[in-house]
Amino acid sequence: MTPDRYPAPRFVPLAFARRTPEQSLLAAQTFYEQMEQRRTTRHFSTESVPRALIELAIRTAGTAPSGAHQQPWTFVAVAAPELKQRMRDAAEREEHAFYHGKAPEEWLSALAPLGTDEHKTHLSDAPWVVVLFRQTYGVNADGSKRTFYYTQESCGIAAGLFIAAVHCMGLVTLTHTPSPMAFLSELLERPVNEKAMLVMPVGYPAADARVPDIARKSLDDIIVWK
Ligand code: IYR
Repeated sequence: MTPDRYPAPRFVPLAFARRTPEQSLLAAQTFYEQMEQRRTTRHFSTESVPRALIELAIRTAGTAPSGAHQQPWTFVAVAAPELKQRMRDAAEREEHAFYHGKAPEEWLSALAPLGTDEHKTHLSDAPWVVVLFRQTYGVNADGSKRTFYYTQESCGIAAGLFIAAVHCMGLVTLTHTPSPMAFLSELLERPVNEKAMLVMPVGYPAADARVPDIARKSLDDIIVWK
């Protein structure tokens, strides 16, 4: 008999608490109503937030499913004021170039309703700035490379869970995508297999925080039943 090529997968029983249809509906409605209240604001308070909350948001993000269960994410949680300021300075340099020359007219027009610009006060105001790095490949103990699969999808799902966790704990976050982001690898001293994907300041909203007057698509606009 030829030996198996791979070790047999190991399975354990699924821990599953069956709910009644009524319980499911109530849970679904409650969660939806909570998430429906989520807004992205650019105006953060400087009030501090306990590290334990950031830890829980990252733990929650880390529950995301991922390609081949490779969990290709690293969350860098920055609280050091000097480092946040350096991130802000670098992001503002990149964004100034974007808003004043690099961005095509069509892009600027798409962003106009959101009122975004090159000023990134959230990067220094928010008590925490969490940067999600996507591991584009893995590194074995001997330094050789290991292919990682569906890293964009996996990190996207993890980011969604992070955002939901932050919202449910009564804090706000903003998914900021400075472009290009290479400066983050340098400032945060990340290895070359990691690429910065999202910058997420986390904190309380400023007392006078505002949000754009925009609406979500209707259900009919986002569902097709077959
Ligand atoms: N990276 C820029 C521009 C920007 C792009 C998109 I698409 C947004 O939804 C928002 C901003 C910035 O962060 O300002």
